[in-house]
Amino acid sequence: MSRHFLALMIVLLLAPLAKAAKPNVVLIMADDQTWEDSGAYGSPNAITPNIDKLAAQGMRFTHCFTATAMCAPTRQQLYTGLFPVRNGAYPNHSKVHPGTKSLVHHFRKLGYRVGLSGKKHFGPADSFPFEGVNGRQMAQFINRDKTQPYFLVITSNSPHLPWSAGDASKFDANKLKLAPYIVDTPRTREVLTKYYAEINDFDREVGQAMKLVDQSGQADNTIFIYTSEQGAQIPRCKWTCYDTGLRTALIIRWPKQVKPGSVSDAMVQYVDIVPTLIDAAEGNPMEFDTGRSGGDARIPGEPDMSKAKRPHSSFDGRSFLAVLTGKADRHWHMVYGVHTTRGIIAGSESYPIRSIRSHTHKLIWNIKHDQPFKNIVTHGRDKTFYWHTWLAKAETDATARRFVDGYQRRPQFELYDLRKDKYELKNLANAPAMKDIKDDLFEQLQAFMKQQGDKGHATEMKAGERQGRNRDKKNKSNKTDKSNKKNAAKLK
Ligand SMILES: [Ca+2]
Repeated sequence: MSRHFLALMIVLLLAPLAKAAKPNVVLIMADDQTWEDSGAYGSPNAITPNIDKLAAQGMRFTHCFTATAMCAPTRQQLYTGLFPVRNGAYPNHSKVHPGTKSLVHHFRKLGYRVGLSGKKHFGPADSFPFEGVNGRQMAQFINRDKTQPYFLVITSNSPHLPWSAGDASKFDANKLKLAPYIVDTPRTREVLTKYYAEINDFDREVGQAMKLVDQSGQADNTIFIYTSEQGAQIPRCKWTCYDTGLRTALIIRWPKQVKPGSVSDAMVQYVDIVPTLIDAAEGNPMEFDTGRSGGDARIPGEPDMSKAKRPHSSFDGRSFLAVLTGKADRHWHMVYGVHTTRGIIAGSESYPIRSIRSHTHKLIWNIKHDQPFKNIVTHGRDKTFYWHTWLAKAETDATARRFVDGYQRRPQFELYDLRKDKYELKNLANAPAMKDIKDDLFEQLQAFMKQQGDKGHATEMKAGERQGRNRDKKNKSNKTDKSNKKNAAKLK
């Protein structure tokens, strides 16, 4: 037997194995980065060469959504494939119901090692038994065993407050272009240079992770995902159901499977990501158990393909692999928002917000609209921040007054035509011509809440049960200035 023939035989024997190798997954997530604040998403201010490069190599989703613009609920819905009320982690600093399973269980079942490097913000530990990977161990984790597929989640702390990382001198405060929901004051511009510096520093982390994957020699068989998490700590972003809170950047690179430089406007949600990746790893998401009952009812606006399959799936999310591989251009017809104010730092006693969004319209239901909305921003004692400059400007400037008042006092319903009003500034909820659209959206939103076991205000009042042991006590003391002061100091 010639040496060449032997070599050929080995290649032929290994070829089917190589073809069947499950793709590795690297998912890198920012922290509080408003969805459009990168070059790839059209920001006139951000400097993000690595994110932009990734977009040129993969598919950029323009309509991806988390259901909650807060850290803990966002991460836990992503990891479980379940919306916040159903998985239990709907307030901030919360935990899922005991027995809830996450991507760690699902991908271990598929033969993966599953690691996490960075911020956690989940619980209990049994539901998220990630292998801990510190920053220096990432290359080792990736290269440990080339015969076993891996799933590595990298969660940055940027650009969450304090905006201290990166080089703010790269940005000229006077030249920043501000989105129309931001009140323009010198102080606001100054702090935003620090925000963009942190985004620039996060982009460096994205570049590092891309480099590790390239160096592993397995880039072709690695699904590389960047996502921005939820909106920044700026009014109308984090802690709201506006698109600037819930919409999230999502770029997926998967060489040979996903067309480089492609863009999809299909509506996809964080709960879809785990089912999609199970699908990509040739598992059937319908056969996986999330550990939670109650998912049998249809969710209005579900992707059509799931109609027949709903009773068999335990996930709320649905695989969008067909969108990713260019075989479909639509996914959800409706996407949802679930916000719990109770339990956030300096938050209102109860201010539940729910939303439903189609491709064209958004309905927001402020369930306890008779109360003022409060959070760390409106608390305003922190003079290094900018809210007080908005209040000062509102004394003489009508637009600033409208933003400051509108952030804290909201009507019961807000309805926006997103085709004409991207930043949701013109409320059409009381326009007679919009009645049918409003009624229809409200009916579907209530059906979604029913499917989730979501009772609005009553659910919000139980937020403490879903948080850490002492949280309910803290909730009760939220009204006191002393507690607020302490929490504000802690946040810095
Ligand atoms: Ca966050």
